[in-house]
Amino acid sequence: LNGFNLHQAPPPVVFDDSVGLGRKFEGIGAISGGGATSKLLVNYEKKLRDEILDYLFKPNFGASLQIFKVEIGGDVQSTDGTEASHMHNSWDENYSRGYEWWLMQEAKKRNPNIKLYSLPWGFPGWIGQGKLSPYANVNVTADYIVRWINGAKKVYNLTIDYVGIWNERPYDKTYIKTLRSMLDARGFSKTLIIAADEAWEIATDIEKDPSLAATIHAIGCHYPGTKSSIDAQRTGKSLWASEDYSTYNNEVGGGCWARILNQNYVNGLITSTISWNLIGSYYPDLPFYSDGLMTAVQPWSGYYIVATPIWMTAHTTQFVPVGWRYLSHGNGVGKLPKGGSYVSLTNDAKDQLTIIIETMTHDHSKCIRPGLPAYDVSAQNITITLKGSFAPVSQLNVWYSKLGFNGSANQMFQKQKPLVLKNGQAKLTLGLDEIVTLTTLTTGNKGSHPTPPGPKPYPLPYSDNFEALQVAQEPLNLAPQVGSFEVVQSQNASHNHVCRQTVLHPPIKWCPLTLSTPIAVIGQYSWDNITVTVEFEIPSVNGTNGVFVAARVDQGGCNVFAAHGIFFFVFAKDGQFIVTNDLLRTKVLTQGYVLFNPGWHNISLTVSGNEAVGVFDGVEYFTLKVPDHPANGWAAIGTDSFGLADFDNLSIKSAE
Ligand code: 147
Repeated sequence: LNGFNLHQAPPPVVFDDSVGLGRKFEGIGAISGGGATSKLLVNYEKKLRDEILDYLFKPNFGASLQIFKVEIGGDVQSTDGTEASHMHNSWDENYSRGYEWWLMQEAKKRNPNIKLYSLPWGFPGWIGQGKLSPYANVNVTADYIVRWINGAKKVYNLTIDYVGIWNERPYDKTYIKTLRSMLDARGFSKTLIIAADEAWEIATDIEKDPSLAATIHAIGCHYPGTKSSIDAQRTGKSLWASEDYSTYNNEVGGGCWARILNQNYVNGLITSTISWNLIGSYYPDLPFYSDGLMTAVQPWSGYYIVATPIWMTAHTTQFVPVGWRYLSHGNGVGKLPKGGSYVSLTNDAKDQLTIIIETMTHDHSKCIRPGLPAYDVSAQNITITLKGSFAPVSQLNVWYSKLGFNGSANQMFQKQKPLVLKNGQAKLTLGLDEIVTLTTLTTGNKGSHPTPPGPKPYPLPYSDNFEALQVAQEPLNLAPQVGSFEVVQSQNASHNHVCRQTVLHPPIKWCPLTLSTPIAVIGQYSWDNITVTVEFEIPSVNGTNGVFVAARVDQGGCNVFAAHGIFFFVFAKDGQFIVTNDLLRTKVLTQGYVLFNPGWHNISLTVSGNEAVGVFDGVEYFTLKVPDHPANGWAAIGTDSFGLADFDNLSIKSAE
């Protein structure tokens, strides 16, 4: 009799600014790096590369990213490869290495308002001043980081908006304060510090130490599972999921991303979410294959995939500029009566409103981490009620996606007919695994380019003389896993551009275990019968001890130390050669001596069926029976230890 019964329609979902607003939205972003995640993108032909970059960065086209986070290369393995440091050594400084400079420029070209955020995963060894820590001398490390930020400005006119500390590794309060004062002293007072790219726990230090608090713009937590701590909320700092997602980018990955983009704010007051990673452009069979907003791993064919997370991102980014404010919880932000979530945001004038609703089901929206507690969501009819500044709104534009499962097709980012409101009210029918944007904005566009070419196997025979590349660039398709490889000008005119392993000392690592055998992998993991040939010279100053070529290499990433395959090493000192079944040289298959003269050499390994043949400077030194395992893998080149080696005329042929 009081008007309440169980069968009554659920209460309307209210959007009302008159009760006050929530936090300021700071943008959705993605990471290139951590590490070498954009490696294969560089070698796409320009037309296709530009198309891919449009899907990622172009406003009102695809993901329309608002933050672009890049690794500050540290010559260390940082998940799918190494990225080059701008200072391999204390006496060295170079702002032409790698691909992050280029990518940042491409992002800015498309969206001058995109925010740039930079973060080191590791550091070259010299930073540690004899210790393997970036905090041995905090001035050295701060100087190294500010030089990178200054290089971005001076060489490329790129303004770095945000900088972090040390990815998922300990922070140091004195270092953070030193970094802040050095940034200020060198003209970068607007570059804000995000700390510390791991957990919310830094909140305790922020609360205890006002001078630390003053240096930090936002607390950056990784994989927060849509939650933040009370301590972190109490600091008043912005709360960021400064790395999140890392999920294979199929429909479940899309579901994960859509759910966390909403619920990071609903559950955690998190105002910026950043995807690891931007684009899966690292070889299949490296760790976390295709955990990007989209995938592009075949520069030789031009094939790429615009995956569902691109369109999930668009539901927010195309309708919510950085700087808009969330409405408050219960008045525009919350959970729907039968599961799913909604957020809404408005501009300063409060004459625009964007609402994003998601109904991702549990099993269709699991992320790689953390575990997702059970919950229910069912199809539902909801009533939307606009109040306060939004009461007069008479229609909302509608953008709709539904992730397809069990054979049903994805419906991605479709403009539907507007939702008409009467007296500020409208009904909406929601199914499962849907995302709906309701907005007063009339913009929004599902950008498209022609269907890219289809996939193809890695082309064989393959060769690279490194002549097409500028000095300091990283060789195409060769994916460094330990050490840093770049094009240098040879003293020897007939070699001209060569590919040099440049790292001299063990870096301050990011991976759990120490990696000390520089190696770059290339090609296709399914390769079994293959000939790998390369020319090399070991410089007399700072040279490494030995060089290898390899086939059937079965591991990369942080586990590359455990790689198996067939490795043919030759050492300069006495001409010893060793053929092993593993990179660590614990499983020796044969050994002996080659005639090792000064100058350039040619080393070649053929693996075919159960047989391996090694040729050095035109002389065959071994034919041997190889173990069954591994049966296939990448080709590789590398050095036995840190120290310089120059490579040229890499060639790979089928040995079928
Ligand atoms: C993150 C790294 O920061 C990224 O570079 C990339 O490796 C990514 C892959 O998922 O993971 O590192 C994490 C590694 C382990 C956990 C969290 C983050 N973990 O086990 O909780």
